[in-house]
Amino acid sequence: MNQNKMLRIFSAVAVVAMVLAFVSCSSEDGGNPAGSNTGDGDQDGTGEDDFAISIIGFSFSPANITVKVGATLTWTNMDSAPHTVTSDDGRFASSGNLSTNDTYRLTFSEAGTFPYHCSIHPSMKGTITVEL
Ligand SMILES: [Cu+2]
Repeated sequence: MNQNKMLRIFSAVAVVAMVLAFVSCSSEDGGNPAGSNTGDGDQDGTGEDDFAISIIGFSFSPANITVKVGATLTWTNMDSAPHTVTSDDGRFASSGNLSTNDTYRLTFSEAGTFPYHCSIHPSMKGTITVEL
């Protein structure tokens, strides 16, 4: 009797743990709709207008990039520390805090020079140059 009760409790705990693991996995996927498209950041220059920028080692890589109007850039935070992608002059919306493996996608529809930084670590800087 007692052993049966223990078994039931143990299996209930196991089921809860499995459900929790599943939920946390799927919510991570759901929170990153762009993540499925970005792959491992090896799409630099492979598409005509899709570019990947890694945030790694407290820097943007590549820090400076030149793209055509209409290009989409995807930043991926590969650090364990949170980072942001924040326009120096507010010309594009800030990413807010990006946790590990979070991505931020932006399409640049105007030509110009767009300097940006990480609002948590102001020494992290990058520049997007958008050409016609
Ligand atoms: Cu940062």
